[in-house]
Amino acid sequence: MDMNITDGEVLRSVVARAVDETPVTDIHTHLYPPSFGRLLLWGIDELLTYHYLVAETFRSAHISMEPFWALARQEQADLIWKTLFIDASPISEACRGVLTVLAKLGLDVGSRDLASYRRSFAARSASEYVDEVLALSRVETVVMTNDPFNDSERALWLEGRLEDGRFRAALRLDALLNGWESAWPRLREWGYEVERRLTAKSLAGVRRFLGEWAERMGALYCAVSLPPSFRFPGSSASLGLLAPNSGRHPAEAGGPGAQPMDPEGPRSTLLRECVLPVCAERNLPLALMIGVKKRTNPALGDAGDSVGKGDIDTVEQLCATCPQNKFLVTMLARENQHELCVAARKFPNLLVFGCWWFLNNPSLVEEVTRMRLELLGTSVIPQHSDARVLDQLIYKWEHAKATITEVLLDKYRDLMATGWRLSEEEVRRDVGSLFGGNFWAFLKKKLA
Ligand code: FIX
Ligand code: ZN
Repeated sequence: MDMNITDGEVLRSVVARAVDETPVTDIHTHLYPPSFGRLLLWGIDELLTYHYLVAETFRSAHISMEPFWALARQEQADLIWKTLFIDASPISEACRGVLTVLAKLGLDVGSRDLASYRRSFAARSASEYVDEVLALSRVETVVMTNDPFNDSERALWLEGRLEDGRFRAALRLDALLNGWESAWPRLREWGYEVERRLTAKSLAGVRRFLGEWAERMGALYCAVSLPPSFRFPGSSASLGLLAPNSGRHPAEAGGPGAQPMDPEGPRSTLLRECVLPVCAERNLPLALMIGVKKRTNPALGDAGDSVGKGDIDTVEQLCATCPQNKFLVTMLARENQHELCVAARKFPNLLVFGCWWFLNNPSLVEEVTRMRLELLGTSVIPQHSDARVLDQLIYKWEHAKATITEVLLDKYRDLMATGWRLSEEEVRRDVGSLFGGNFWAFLKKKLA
């Protein structure tokens, strides 16, 4: 065991070094390897037209949404740069992030010379830039968001184009679970024997689809984003058992005029009869990302989603009634964070992750991380990047690590104040758990 840390300054350097150097598994991103071609976004114009910055731009730009979307990407970037960086100080988290990327790449941020930044990016190739960004951000594994219902992405998977082991898949199920009406005809077209009614045959077809795509992708987990209204009926009659005194599987109900099986419609039945059993059979976690209100302002596109408080009872009910399943859970509303930590104390099959989206700001990352370490110790995944543009790995991890370092320092100082003796090896062990160890252990975890 190496020497015990006795001095505050030594502690700071040990923690800062451990946080900086520990390789990261980024468990949720929207990135792709270079072999996926244009699906991988990178460079200054993609950074500037990130939907976070689009939303912020419309708060003060003298242009309405339709003409903005008609602009070329570079023209959009020019407008965003002028509006958010030149005509005002770029103090928002998303603005500061762009400048952190430029600074870490060694560019002259003080020059504010967008043309020179563009020249610097133009000199790079996607694959060498992936190497550069992963090295700078210390991210060793990028978990993607992979949607078989995305036509261009599906074609790449069918061609077997994932050639970079640093990129791993997560099977994303929003189109299936939140859009059954448009999903089932496509499943049928792809050769799965499904129909609109959730008959036993349809459900078997969906299970085959899930198994085949989880296999094809080598998916580490399945994921779905869910609205604040998400509920999961807990009655035994609807938990995949036969419908009461009908002798028929609830899924076979639903003839004309019949009562809907679930107040939620297809999603609960698809979850209960397809997703949860397939995940349990394959020992795959299901990531529940709860609290997003899609397209609150549709004209903003991806920038138009909003937030609402989710229902923690539903999370607890899922963990309690599906002990054979593992749940990765992140909730979008600040108001859900404390109760989610408490729920995680009750259920070992629940692993909390990330300061998602509107929570990924230093003030909230600090508040939420403190809460989590105080309630859950090191048994959490404190952050994921949610990067949509490759370069964002640099700033999202730089900013998150700065906050996580300060919180960890405080917690270790509190420990040492009791007389507890701490070693650098233990600090590195803890940071390794937080930055990937807990995730990989959860994947391997076998439930009863
Ligand atoms: O559902 C999700 O994966 C969200 O993270 C995205 O839809 C969202 O647009 C985003 O990128 C937030 O950071
Ligand atoms: Zn995301």
